[in-house]
Amino acid sequence: MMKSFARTGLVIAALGPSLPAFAAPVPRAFEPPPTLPGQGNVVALEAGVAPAVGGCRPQGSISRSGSIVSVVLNFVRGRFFINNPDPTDPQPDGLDPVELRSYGGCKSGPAIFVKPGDTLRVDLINQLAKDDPSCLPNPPEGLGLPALVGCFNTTNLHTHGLHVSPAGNSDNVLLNIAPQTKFPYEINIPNDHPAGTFWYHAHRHGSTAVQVASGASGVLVVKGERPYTPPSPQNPKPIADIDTVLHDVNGAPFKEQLFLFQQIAYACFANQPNQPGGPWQQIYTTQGLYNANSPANIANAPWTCPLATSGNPVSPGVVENFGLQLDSSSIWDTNGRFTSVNGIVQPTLTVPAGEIQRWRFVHAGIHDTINIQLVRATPVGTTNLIATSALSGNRQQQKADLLAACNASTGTLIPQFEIASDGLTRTKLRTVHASEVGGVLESNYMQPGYRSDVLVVFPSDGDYCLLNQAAPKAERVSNGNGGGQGPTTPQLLAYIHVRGGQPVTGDLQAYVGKALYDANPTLPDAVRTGLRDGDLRPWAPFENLAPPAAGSQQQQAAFAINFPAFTVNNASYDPDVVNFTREVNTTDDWLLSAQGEPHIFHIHVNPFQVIDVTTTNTNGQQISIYNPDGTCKPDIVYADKQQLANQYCGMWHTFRDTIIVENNYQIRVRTRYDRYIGEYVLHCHILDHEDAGMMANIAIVPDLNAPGGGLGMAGMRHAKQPTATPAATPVGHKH
Ligand SMILES: [Cu+2]
Repeated sequence: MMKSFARTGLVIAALGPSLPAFAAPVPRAFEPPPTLPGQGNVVALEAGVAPAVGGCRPQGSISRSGSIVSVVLNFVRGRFFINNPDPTDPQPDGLDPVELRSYGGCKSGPAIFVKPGDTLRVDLINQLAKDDPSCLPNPPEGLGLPALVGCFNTTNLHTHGLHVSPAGNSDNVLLNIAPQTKFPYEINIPNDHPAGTFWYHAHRHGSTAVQVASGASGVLVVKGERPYTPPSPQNPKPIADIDTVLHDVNGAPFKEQLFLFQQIAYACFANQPNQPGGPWQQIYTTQGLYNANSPANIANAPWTCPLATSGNPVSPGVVENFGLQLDSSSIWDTNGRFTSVNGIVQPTLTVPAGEIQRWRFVHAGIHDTINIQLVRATPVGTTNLIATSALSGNRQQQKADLLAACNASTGTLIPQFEIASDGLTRTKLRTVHASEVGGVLESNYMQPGYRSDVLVVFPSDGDYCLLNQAAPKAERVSNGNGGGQGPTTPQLLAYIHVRGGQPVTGDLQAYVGKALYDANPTLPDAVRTGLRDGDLRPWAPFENLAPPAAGSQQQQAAFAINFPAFTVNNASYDPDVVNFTREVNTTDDWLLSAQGEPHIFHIHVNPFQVIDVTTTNTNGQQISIYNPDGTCKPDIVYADKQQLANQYCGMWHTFRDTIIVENNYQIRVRTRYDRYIGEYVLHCHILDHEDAGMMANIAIVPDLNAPGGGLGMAGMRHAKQPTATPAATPVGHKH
């Protein structure tokens, strides 16, 4: 603690003697996301997940009747506190009061658990105020609203990653749910849907970034109960869920922890009564008030929430100004806010040694890459900041302590055993560890929208950091040059205290493999041995997609910013234009690219398979980063110069729904428009980019060669029989 007090002393001297002495941050216990008050056997699905203790009790409800899960989800302005570990934070106990658009009034949305074959009914009740200045025909200029951005109190609901209908009352993001109205969603999760980790969030174009940056997101878990069955001629690829093998020798499921990572960009505003142009234009920073005309030293200063004094009103922490709070690729580096875990900044999770746990990571933030490493802490001098959960200071001030205490090396890195990416069980376990190859350290890169399910086990008593490791600028979505998180500043996500349990000596992967082997004696020998060795194919929902039909056209999504235009294929989002029309139950290859800075490709409804990732060699040619067996070429592994493995390593032929598109790379993915017709979207998952125009509409139709794509009754008219030019109604535009 000495370091912290020394720094605090400096701060007091700088600010003057009239301020109270600042204390080290109060340790905060890890809490799982809240769950809705429920009835019936819904709760049984949450087995293995620890209940929220002392956490937020959300408004709303959940109940089950047969296969129908009924949820009441209230979208409300929630008032609560977010802890701030910066000891200069003026609020009592470092708790910043906030008032945010939220699900149920809690910092993170309630976790929802369903099964394949369920019908998920969600009554979304939008309780936000009708009075919404951002929705006026001429909104106040000071709100910094680009075209189509605004109506922050209008919303809708997206089930990210679910393979469900995008139409009607289902996963339809082309709906506007106005304030003070409610809407009945009915989402039919097919019987053959994969089990896995998904999430839900607000997705109404123009208010997506503001709402998700306020915390309007939650974990959506599809739990699987289908045991392994051998293939047969009638059923060559039986569905089985990885969940059914993740238990101990007594059949008790591995303990699960949900990690909803959010990047809540709250700021406290100085709203003077009758301020010209309305409220939400002046943000308190440590260097003065930040507005649209501020010089760089104020625009780049950390935000703060002072105590109100006479004549100096202070709002609770809010997300209301798109221009000041979100519309910048470096604002997260400088604003002083922390990535939170289930709404808590730098919580402490205590686990026993030797206990295998399943951790479900969900990146629900919008602005910063989360580059996950687990690192064993070492005491620094006479202090042990990790043992006492007492890292203090803003992110930049924590940097030196964190680098000293949690220095990643081949000796301190704890492996993550990834079983699923973006919710979908992998064909092969991926070990994120300290590679034997030249001391390269691997990390679990998560970009906004990603999920990663990992098995973890800690070898012995001690203290560990769940770290958002620094990452090279080229591989991050936040491109600031330091000062906050930045490319060279790691951030602590959570303290892990390992206490009690049974120490593990020897190789952790062998330990996990043996535990799975011992716990599943009824599996056929070859399957059981494969499981031990990381072969997950029996539980993977997909292995390989057949290539597109001969002669089919490769599709393309090229992201670029030509400020102020945010574009896909040189066009900003136009709600009245269908950019792609494709046919149901066909397969396409897509080529993804990005100019200027990285962007993040996400497409709704169907996952895609990563076929190849290429980069430019010194002769200007595109070459694959992969060897024929899917491993990364050695010169690519070292490419980033920060001794971290390239983030596309480990993605070869995996299925995902979200992928970063770095500059100087081309990514070829393959997707099948399986089962569902309707209109939906692809977009950049840096959600302020999406709101600013980096989104496109795609329509899946029954038959590309039929009049109107086979939609509507156009083909029934005798006068409009197909001729040489078959489309009676142009399918490229809405009508
Ligand atoms: Cu983008």
